[in-house]
Amino acid sequence: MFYPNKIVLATANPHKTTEIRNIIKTYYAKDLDIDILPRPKDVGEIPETGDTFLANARIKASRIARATNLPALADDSGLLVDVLDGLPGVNSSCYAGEHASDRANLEKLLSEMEGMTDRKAGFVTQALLVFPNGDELSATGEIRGEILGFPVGQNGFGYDPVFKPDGYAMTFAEMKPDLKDSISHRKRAFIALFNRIVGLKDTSV
Ligand code: ITT
Repeated sequence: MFYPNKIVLATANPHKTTEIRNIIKTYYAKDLDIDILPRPKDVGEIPETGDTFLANARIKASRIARATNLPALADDSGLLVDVLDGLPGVNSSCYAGEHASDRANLEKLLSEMEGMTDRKAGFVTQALLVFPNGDELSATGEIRGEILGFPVGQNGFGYDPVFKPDGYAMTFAEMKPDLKDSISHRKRAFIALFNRIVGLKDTSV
């Protein structure tokens, strides 16, 4: 495996792109001499047919690595609610149906959880870098919290308005982006992954 000078992002979600770029810029500005390129516009929708975060991250990153002949970085993430046995999980983006809006997914979650007292949940991110030859580096990140009974806050995306991380008195959607990006599942996964990528500098031949 070699230290790459370019990495292409596999996500088509603009919120995730902004968060990933912000995390990399904040924590790796000095160490990283890698160009982070956006997902090419001419790659169509990539069906996420896997039943794990890792399988779906691999589907997305491999497709973009093949299309660009560059190392590609995928993020597959979701919300796992304890009392729902880990749902919506890998189906977080389509919980209320294929191409469902963030709002529809969130409303379905709130209605499924109506009256439930156990509100514990966690966000998980699987970050995966796939090289054109199939080599991989991976890392995961998680943050625990609880699901409120109604949405609060305007920032972020997805389930952010109902997720209150443990130790904070506000939802992800009430936080300034820099605060969410300093504690999130995504930050934890991408810091772990980029530590490995930076480590390649010493081992590349
Ligand atoms: P790509 O596959 O193109 O990266 P996506 O939005 O389809 O974009 P996922 O398949 O990983 O991404 O689905 C993640 C879903 O989980 C996302 O649509 C949200 O509903 C939810 N989610 C993930 N991270 C989140 C976060 O930080 N805040 C709120 N919701 C999040």
